[in-house]
Formats: sequence, structure tokens, C-alpha cells
Amino acid sequence: MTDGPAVAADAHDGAFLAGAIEGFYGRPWSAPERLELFDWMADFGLNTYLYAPKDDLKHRTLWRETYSPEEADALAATVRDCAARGLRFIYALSPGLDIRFGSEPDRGRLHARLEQMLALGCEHFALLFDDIPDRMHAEDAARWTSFASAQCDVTNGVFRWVRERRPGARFLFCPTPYCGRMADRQLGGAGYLDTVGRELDAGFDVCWTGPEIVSRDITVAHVRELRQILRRKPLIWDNLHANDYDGRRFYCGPYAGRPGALRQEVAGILANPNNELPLNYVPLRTLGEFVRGDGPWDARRAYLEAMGAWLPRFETVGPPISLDDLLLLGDCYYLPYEEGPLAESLIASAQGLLASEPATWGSAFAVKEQAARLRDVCARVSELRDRPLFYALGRRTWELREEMDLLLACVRSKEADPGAPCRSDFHRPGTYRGGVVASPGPAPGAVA
Ligand code: GDL
Repeated sequence: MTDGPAVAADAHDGAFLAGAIEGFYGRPWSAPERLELFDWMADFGLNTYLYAPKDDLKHRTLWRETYSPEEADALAATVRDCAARGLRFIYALSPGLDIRFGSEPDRGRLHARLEQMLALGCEHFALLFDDIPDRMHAEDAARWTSFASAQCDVTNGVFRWVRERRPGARFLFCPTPYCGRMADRQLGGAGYLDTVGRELDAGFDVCWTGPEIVSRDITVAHVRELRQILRRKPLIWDNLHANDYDGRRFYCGPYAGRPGALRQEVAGILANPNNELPLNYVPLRTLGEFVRGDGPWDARRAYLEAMGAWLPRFETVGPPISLDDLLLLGDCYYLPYEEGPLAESLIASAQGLLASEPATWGSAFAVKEQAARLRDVCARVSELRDRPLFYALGRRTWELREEMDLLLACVRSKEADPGAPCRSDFHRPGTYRGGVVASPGPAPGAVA
């Protein structure tokens, strides 16, 4: 395979972007949370923070409105906090919900927004066109042959305008189809990505989440193919640890499913992680290790080491949580497509017990012990000294504790009377897994 056309030497400083995106749906992080994030990032060898919280109204829904003086002060402080730690702050704007590409007033508003951010000390920018209606206003459709051309035209204009003022500015662009599945479905119109490859200024990095929005694996072959189309190395916007799409889960597993060789194939990797900042310690620490490494990547080894480093945050006011306890808990909230091995084995053993007769069980002792231990670790989470960490974990670990209680009740009940249905006084219809979301829907296999 040949390399794609080289990015113009002066397109940007060429630095590999490694870091975090605040890019989820939901409540944006607070100023103290961002400070904690920046301290971690500096510690983990990460260099870039992309400000793109979907629910900062002025990032997306009200993209035309400049920040109030109070909001501007807070953002300027965030820009300074990044600079103080040697981190690159990139401000993202998402005008795609309703921008009129041909409208001079709308282009003027885009400039006004970036001008305000320049005045606040921000040097680097992103224009994002993800998760928007993939059709244009009729007047725009009459002027541009494609959605991609209209986006490139506006984006290139903004880019030149900023570059005149800040020659070193780094620029990111998120296409409307930003993963393989969307491109296959021709979101944004046929040939969208080819048009971006041809028409978007070479100085832009183009964001890409892999074959899926949340990609289990991202291979070298996958990004090489895309590089040919985009005519530049893609920048990975990695949703591996994002949890905004499922309020019952979070992911504290390692950066995984990406080979070490990916480092040379992309312009950078930015992780859009869990909404709950305290839960991102291991994901970001292992990402830092991944990008700094130069050989094959051993995700589980990196995880075990990172969990050891995270453990001091689990100091309690009661009996301690040990590393083994933490690994058992962490394995239950590992990665979207994979539980950790301790959780896998607990699930398999529990399913085995529930599906067979007690006479064949031998000793169910090991499963009961593991389930009881997990239940106790979940209970001890409420005794954490680090209250923000407890607030981030508490609802999920409460639910897991209830599941362990139910499992133990079923095992006990089966042991006492194999023919009797499992009964629990604490898992009653209506309050246990009630509500519309928990009612039976299509089986997972039915979703193509
Ligand atoms: C998305 C959104 C992102 C969201 C993520 C996970 C991109 C480019 N956009 O599609 O804001 O957090 O999925 O739900 O990934």
C-alpha cells in the first residue's frame, strides 16, 4: 500500500495529539474536575484537551452566541490552566445543527465566536459536524453540489481567517460520517469523505472514531484505507470509554483493542471518556502509556499497573478496600464489549449454578464467596473518603450489590429446595428493574 499524499510541511506543527476530549452528552465537567484532569494529563504524558461538551449550549445549540463575561472568565482560566501544564487547549464549535453555509451573517457569527476565544488566549480550534441532520437548506443545496463541499468551504474560510491571526494554530474537523459504519451507509451523501479529502485544507486533522461510533478494535488496515481517502492521517476520536449512551454503565478498563503499530498511522488519539471524571483515571493513564510506548501493547498488564496506582483513592473510613477487591470491582466495569476476566468467570460460574441441579454442584462455595465479596466491596464504596469518587460510583455499585444479593438468595433458595422458585424480599416487581427502559425489547441479536 502506498502512502497517501503527504500533508503540506507547513500545514501544522505535526505534533502527535494525545489526550482527552470533553465531548460527551450530559453535564459538562466543573472547573475543579477539569483541573484534576489536567494534572492527570500532565502526569500521564498527554498533551491535548479538546473542549467540546455537547451540552454547553454555546458549543452547539446556541453556537451563534458569544459567552457572557462570567463564562468567558471561566474559560480563560481553563485555557491558562492548560497552558500552565504544557497542554494544548483546543476549542470546538458545532454549528451544524442549523448553520446556513451561504449566509454572510452566519459566517460573521462564526468569526465572532472564534475572535472571542482568541481574545481569551485560545490558539487552536475545531469545527465539528457530527450528529447533525445530514441535509442542507434549499438555498445552500442550490449553491453547493454536496454537503461535504459546503462544510469544507465554510471551514476552510474560518481556518484562513484564524491562520492570519495565529500562524501556529492547529485545526480539527469532525465529518458528518465519522466512522466506518456511517460512511458505508453514505451518511452525508455519496462520496462525502472523498470530497473532504480533496477540498478540506491540508492543515486540518480529520476526526474519526474507527469502524463504529464505539469501536471495539481499530486496525492499521482500517486507518490506512481511510488515509488514502482523506489524504492525511486520521485523528482518532476514541469513544472506547464513553458512557453517555448508557447511564447504567461505566468503563474503567484499559486502553485496548488498538495495536501498538497504530501510533505511526494516525495524527493522534484523543479519548472521549466517561462522563464521570473520577472514573477516567485508568482509561487516561493507560492511554498515556499506550501513546508513549513503542512496542506491542499489553492492555491487561497496563490495567493491572494503573489499578495499583488508582488504589490509594479508595481509602475508606471503614475496613480497607484491597487491590484484589478493586480488581474484582473494576473487572465488572471493564470495557463496552468485554468484561474483565474476574467478572467473566463469576458470570459463567453463576450461570452454571442457576442452570443446573444442586446435586451436581459439588461445592458452590467459590461462587458464593466471590459474590459475597463483590457485594461487600460495593457496600464499602459508600465509605470512600474521596466523596466525588463515591458519587461517581455509587448508583452503579448499588445496583451491582443488589444483583449479588439476588444471586446469593437464588443459590440459597435452590440449595434449600431445588424445585422452589427463587424468592427475595428485596427484589419486588415495580421497584426492581421496573420502568419503560427495563421492559422487554428486541433481543440483542435482533439489532442489525
Ligand atoms: C458520538 C458523539 C459523542 C458521544 C459519543 C458516545 C462523536 C464524534 N460524537 O457519536 O459526542 O459522546 O458518540 O455516545 O463521537
